[in-house]
Amino acid sequence: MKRILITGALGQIGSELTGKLRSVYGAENVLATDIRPSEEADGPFEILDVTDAKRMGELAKEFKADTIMHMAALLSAKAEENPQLAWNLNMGGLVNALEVAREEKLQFFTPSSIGAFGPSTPKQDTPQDTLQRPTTMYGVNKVAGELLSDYYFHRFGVDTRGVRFPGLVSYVTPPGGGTTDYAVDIYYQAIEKGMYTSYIAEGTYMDMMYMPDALQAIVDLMEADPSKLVHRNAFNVTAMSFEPEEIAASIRRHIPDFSLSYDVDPMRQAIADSWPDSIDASAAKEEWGFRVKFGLDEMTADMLEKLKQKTARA
Ligand code: VAH
Repeated sequence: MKRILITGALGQIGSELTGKLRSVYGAENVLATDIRPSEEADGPFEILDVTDAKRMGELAKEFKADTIMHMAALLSAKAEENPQLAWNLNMGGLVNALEVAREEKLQFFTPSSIGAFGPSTPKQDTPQDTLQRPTTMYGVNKVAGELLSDYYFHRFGVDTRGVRFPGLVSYVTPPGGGTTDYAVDIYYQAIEKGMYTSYIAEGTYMDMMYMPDALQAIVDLMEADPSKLVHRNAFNVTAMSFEPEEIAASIRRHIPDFSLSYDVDPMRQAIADSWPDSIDASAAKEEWGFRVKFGLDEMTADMLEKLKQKTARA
């Protein structure tokens, strides 16, 4: 992996993945693309609508890419608001990216999600290989994407790899369109108002991970020895599982008067209830050495410090 094209480079993961990959492989070796223009100027950037297969192929050829990281997608809550758009964008974009990887012989990464599991999946210590009957359009997209990516590996020899990300927490891009985004917004509100009203109910456990660990997991998986990979699309990865009261308690270690209240959003609560409480990441640990650095309290300390710095600069 040395010359990388990223789609959705301005999204929640893409915006930080671009910076991570440029720090590892050199800015000139990472072509960031997105449907909207970028304000940044720290490396090559092109406008790309991932439903435009021809343009995606042209960019991969012109850039002499050897890897494509397909990050462009609608997240779970947005996908439930507009399922037909989600299918066209999430699946149309994925098929185009897989075809470009096949035609140009590129290594391929795209993220799946704990959203690829459904109500009939075992909720505790969800296994790597288990029942996947999601009840959301996002989940249908993710399961179909996992199967399609495995198909392109077995049928065409494309080196496809992926992880099932839990909720990702970061201070770079504001929360938007996901179900787990309450775990991002709570930190922003803690700094701004000292309080937060959660749209996810008390006692709702979901897997989570701090963004620096997520970015390192992508690099580690893509650099892993392929002969050691028993699985490919996609590996369970997680750092922690918590419910709203536990993240609030972690915040109160820094902001003692922080208060948490609830105004549950039925749609996003139904999505969260259909997902596991905690997943098992042993396959990722065994096959490519997955590990994390941040637990809940380490993440809280870093998030609050970085958001205070960000607010001071604003
Ligand atoms: C979402 N942040 O909430 C994403 C993620 C596991 C959740 O896929 O849709």
